Amino acid sequence: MADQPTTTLELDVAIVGAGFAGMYMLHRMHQDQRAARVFEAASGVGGTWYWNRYPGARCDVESLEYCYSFDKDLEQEWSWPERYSTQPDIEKYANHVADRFDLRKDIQFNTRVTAATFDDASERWIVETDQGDRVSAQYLVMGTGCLSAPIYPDFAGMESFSGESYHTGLWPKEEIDFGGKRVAIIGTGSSGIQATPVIAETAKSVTVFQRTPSFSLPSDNGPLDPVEVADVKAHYDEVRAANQLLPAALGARWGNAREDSVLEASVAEREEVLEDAWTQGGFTFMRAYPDLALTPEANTIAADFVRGKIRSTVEDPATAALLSPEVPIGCKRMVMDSGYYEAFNQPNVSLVDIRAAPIEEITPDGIRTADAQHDFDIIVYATGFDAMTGALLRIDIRGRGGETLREAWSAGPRTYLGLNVAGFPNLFTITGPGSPSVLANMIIGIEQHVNFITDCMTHMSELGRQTIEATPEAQESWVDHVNSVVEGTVFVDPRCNSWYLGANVEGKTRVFMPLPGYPQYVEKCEEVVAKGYEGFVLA
Ligand code: N01
Repeated sequence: MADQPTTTLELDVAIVGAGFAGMYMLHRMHQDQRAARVFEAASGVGGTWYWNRYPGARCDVESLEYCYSFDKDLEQEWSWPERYSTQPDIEKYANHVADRFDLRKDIQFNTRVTAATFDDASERWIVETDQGDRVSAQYLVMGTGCLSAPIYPDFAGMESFSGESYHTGLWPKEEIDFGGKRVAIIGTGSSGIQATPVIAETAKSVTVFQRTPSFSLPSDNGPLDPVEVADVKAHYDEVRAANQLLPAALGARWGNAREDSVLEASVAEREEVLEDAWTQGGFTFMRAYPDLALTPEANTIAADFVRGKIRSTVEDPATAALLSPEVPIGCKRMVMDSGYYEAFNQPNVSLVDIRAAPIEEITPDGIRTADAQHDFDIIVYATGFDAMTGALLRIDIRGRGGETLREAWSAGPRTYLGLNVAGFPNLFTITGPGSPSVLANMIIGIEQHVNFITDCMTHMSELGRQTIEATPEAQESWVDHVNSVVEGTVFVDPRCNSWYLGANVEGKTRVFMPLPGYPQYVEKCEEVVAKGYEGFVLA
């Protein structure tokens, strides 16, 4: 014990992460005059939008909706240049928010939280960092993000590669020059698909290593129309309120095209409707008919339509066939791209099917698959994240009696409302597993969680209570609820190894982690509060 740093800082609230969750949490703490500090591993704000600065990184939620709603002046004064924002534009916005609300004074950058232990005697969290801090706080709020723990594959020989290697989720700040280089991209989720056409603009060659194809929808991105912007800004409250009623808390402006089943439409009629939705761009395609995401028959019609688009876009039929997923559309996270399929018509872009001939090792010169050696100057790992739980479990979190979060979640994450874990008093997880999180507009979900947590702290202060904690019963019934909501949906189709299920990480328990249905979730939270924080023990 003698070599442990002494506690140097006493806080009301320790916040981990200076992304959109941590920043808004800090702002609310400032408003409520609670002593709060954010610990952030990066040198700047933005969280996921700080780290994912790979070429082509762009949000798949529209800019006018992927922004905070809590401050009406901020909403009015900020201008987004494009319908879907690039990483640099979102990072710029995050920096603007940090300055405008004077957040930096309480953000400790370049500091990674390594451990957090609930001290049973003092009933406070002891937070430790890689900079030697030892902080005591009444509350610990995790704004660590859902897709922020990057994973590398474990190919033999990775260290031996003599060229440059990068992970999309840990992209360096300095410009990478792809000019005239032979580039490998491993992975065909959102990151690999977004990066491919942009890197191919300057690279000598881009070789995409695909194990599983994704469904990608065109974004129809472009400059925002000032008339549309003015209209949204004139009616922002109504736009936001209408979004709150939709399952993903976004896209109300585009409406639900129809209410009838795709199965009732004639072939010609449904082709026309799907074509319209496809041309509109983005995920609204899946709302063209209400049942596309619901029944297998309807889903197959949507999937066939997209496969047809891939065939008509990609000139080489063999490449088109390889790029066409066979699974239901939407069971894995769909991608939104700008020119991905088109890129395969360029002479410098090619596809390698590593399902047929897996990668055997990384060599000093490149990548050796079961049937060939491919030489490269740069390897881009677009291999994804240990989603939802990874960032939390990479910190040694210990609750009552020293129980680790890793132990508590050994059979998959268990939370109450995605906000708290039984046995971990005063720990809050913003957009944690068991909440809508990645299945809804993240920024709106973040605001709802932060508001819940802040109101809860106020309630605790008013009652003079020190700790709040979910009961094991409430947690179990919440876990059952989340499982029952997804039962029988495409999300849990056994053919789809999605990161929603943790199926992309070897050894991770296969459990569906987010919760579909934002409005029902909000209703439940409101009910919990109305019933005096039902399911929690306040002591
Ligand atoms: O990661 P992914 P991502 N050998 O997990 C492959 C959000 N996001 O970074 O499917 C070979 O989707 C893996 O193959 P397979 C968005 O929510 C949003 O692209 O496991 N291949 C897969 O193809 C997204 O869903 C935006 O067979 C290996 C790929 O790597 C989430 O982040 C932009 C492999 C990983 O795809 C994650 O996206 C970017 C191996 N050993 C990200 N290991 C937008 O807002 C993995 N792969 C638009």
